[in-house]
Amino acid sequence: MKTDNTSLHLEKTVPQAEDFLPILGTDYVELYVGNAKQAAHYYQTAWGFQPVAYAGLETGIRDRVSYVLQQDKIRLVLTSPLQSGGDINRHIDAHGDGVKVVALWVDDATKSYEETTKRGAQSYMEPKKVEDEHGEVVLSGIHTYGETVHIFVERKNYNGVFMPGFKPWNTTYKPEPTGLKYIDHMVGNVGWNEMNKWCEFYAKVMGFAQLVSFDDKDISTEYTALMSKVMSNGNGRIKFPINEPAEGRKKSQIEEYIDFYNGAGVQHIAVATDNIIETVAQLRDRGVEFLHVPETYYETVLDRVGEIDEDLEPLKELGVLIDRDDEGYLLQIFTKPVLDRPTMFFEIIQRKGAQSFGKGNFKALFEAIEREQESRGTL
Ligand code: TYF
Ligand code: FE
Repeated sequence: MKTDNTSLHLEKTVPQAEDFLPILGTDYVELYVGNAKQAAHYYQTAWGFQPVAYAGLETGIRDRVSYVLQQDKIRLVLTSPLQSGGDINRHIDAHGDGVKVVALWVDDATKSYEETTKRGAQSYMEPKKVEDEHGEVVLSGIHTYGETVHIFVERKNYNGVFMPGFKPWNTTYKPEPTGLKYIDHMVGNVGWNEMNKWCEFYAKVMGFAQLVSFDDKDISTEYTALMSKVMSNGNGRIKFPINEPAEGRKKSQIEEYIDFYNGAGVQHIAVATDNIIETVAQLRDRGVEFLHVPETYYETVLDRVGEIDEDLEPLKELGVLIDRDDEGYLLQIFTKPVLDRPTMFFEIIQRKGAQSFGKGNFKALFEAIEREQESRGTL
């Protein structure tokens, strides 16, 4: 270690803060759903997720069933209760189907738990080792907004299909993948005036930093408003925007979510593709419904974003939105809610250099969401 004054001075003024919560990536996302068997069929058939693992009666579990599906780096777990009563039923009763767990892949689940709980995180699961003949996994967990939790997953030497307790899910039904690669970001909706509290949670408890902030001026339409800040972990692999409703002339889409979800929760999961035209064409053919963008959007979009590699025609035909920042551009599209309650939806995103979130599309997007709200009588 250098001991001259220069480096000492530098160390003081630019603290080389060590990342106390190094995260390798998203390990899995678990939804609590009313009927996991049918939800699994939907994610296989419509979205092209591949069957991976199963736990339930056949594996000696009596009270719940879980299906694990995967597409490239994206792993979904769908869990339903097999009995009445209990936490999963209560969660479904309160929220409908929705995300319970955003699991984060770490090198050390015990240290992740200690570092976050000592900074104020509320414990969900104390570190525990689970093992089978394929190795061991260490799990721990903390609460975040609403009833959502983060589980830290340490899988140093595990070579089973998913985790101890699961067996391979053997089926010949394997619709083709649709080109989804990884989770780009996952967005949380929180209640009135709660955005800063949860951004501080990610900053203080999890060591995240704020990437961007949008206020109601940036993103209000004629009617509705919201505010948003994007929090990101040390290596940038995890991005969690947090939205709160803002006062507008009509009901904010965030408020509609909070009403139907009965509180804070995951609003959208943005999944990346490297060919948005092929991916969205596939998804649409398989019955996934997307928000409609008026044709007029495409009359002026190239004036705003400049030249792009893709032909405009297929983007227009599919309703893909385009935005540019100083690093490049991005293509994105949003599904309608994928549940009966107007709660969770997906975003498909293809980044071509841009690391932002599509601010230039907010107005067109929010107007499209308002038309949906209108049709639901919730605007
Ligand atoms: O994640 C984002 O920030 C973008 C834009 O209710 C966005 O996808 C923001 C708020 C919202 C829907 C999309
Ligand atoms: Fe997004």
